[in-house]
Amino acid sequence: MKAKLSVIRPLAALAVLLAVVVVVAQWDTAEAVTYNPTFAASISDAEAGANADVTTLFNVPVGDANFDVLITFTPPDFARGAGDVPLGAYVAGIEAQSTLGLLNNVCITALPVSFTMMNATTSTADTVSFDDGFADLDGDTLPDAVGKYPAFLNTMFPGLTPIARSYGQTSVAGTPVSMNYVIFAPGSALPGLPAFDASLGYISVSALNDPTAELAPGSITDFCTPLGSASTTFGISKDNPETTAADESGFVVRTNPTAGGDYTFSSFARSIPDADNDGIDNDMDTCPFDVNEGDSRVAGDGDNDMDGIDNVCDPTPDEADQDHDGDVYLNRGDNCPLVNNPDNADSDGDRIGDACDPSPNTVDGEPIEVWGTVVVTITGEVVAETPEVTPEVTPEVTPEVTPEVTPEVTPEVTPEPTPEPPVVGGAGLLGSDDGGFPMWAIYVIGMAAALMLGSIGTAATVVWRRRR
Ligand SMILES: [Ca+2]
Ligand SMILES: [Ca+2]
Ligand SMILES: [Ca+2]
Ligand SMILES: [Ca+2]
Repeated sequence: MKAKLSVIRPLAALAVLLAVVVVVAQWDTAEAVTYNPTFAASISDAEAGANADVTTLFNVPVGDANFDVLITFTPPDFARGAGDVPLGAYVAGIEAQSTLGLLNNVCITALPVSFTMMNATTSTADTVSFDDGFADLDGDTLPDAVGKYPAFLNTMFPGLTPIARSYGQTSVAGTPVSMNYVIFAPGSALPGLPAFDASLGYISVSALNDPTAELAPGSITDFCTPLGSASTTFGISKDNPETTAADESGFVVRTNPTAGGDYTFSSFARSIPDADNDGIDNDMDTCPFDVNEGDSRVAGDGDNDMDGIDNVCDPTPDEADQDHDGDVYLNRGDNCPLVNNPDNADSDGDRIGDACDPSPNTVDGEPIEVWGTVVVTITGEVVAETPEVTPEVTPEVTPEVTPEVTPEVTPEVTPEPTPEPPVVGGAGLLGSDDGGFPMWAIYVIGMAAALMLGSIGTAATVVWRRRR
């Protein structure tokens, strides 16, 4: 299957959406694959104890390999609310920009995708299928994936129960698409990923559609770079106007640390591998085991007949055939473009189908793993005088805390002589893990990059992809 993504752009910058935009992309001559994503984080209010909105950006430059896994961490000092946020309440928003190759063409289509995330259940026993999750069979004016737990998440995270989850859905080219943000407690062990120290904080993973499903033939034949996403998690929930029963606004989702100081947000991202080291990741490379003559991401470069298969492995380099093996997957969207494999099964998740993968259970190519960190400075300090108001202190005692209660915490804040600007944070280039990150916590936003979903048809995109 393919994973995909999206590109990230600051919310405000996404003014030009809706329309499909043509992107002029340029790549250098093929060399070893590159992977230099950037990560940034900022908060709307830097004051200690404030219920600030946190925005996380993830961006992969044009020409880089796409990402396979993206996880964000939020420092543990950013306390989570009492867990009383109503189902359906708006708790986050995602704006992403994906770059796609449609119908066997090169990467020239930029498509924005956005999601309004609703607070959703973490009760893993009461499940709903991916398809039924979009419907409202119980008539509560919310998609059923809000009140019930998507079954595929239990497949992705067997035996694990998240501490929070939010769900959003939209439509891309007429096809319903969903996004789940799943947040796990610090130190949780997630399958297929390295161990994350609890000091990193809350672990946030995003799953676009159902990552466990095989990609079906569709109009989207390539998920390209650049891609990016901006994800904003609200400090206080907002009302969901789609529901008529209640006002879901005013509930605490998260609270800034009570002590001023520097806090580090971190992000972990793993690239899609490049088996032949020709600079084109396996997902984009129709000749994954042969160094391409040209750059397959550029129309006609090294592809005489422009059918998406580079001359180096095209059986008929001067005779175009958009679906060479006749299995209905167009060449660029086929993980074995020269082997008829109707299911496109890919056991090891390296984007090379089992039918043409000499080592179907071992990833071909070395994924590049990078870490990114952003330091956010919190100012002032909350005087520990009203502990009952602090969500994390007595979570179960004040389940019905009303919106107005929280604001009272602010007066207790003792600003420092030289307060910092309200919005802090910055962008940092993700660099190879040097193991030097002191104490982060997590939060996670995953970003969304994966926005685009798998093929517009059925596909499954994945922000986070499971490996066996
Ligand atoms: Ca190649
Ligand atoms: Ca060709
Ligand atoms: Ca095939
Ligand atoms: Ca494979």
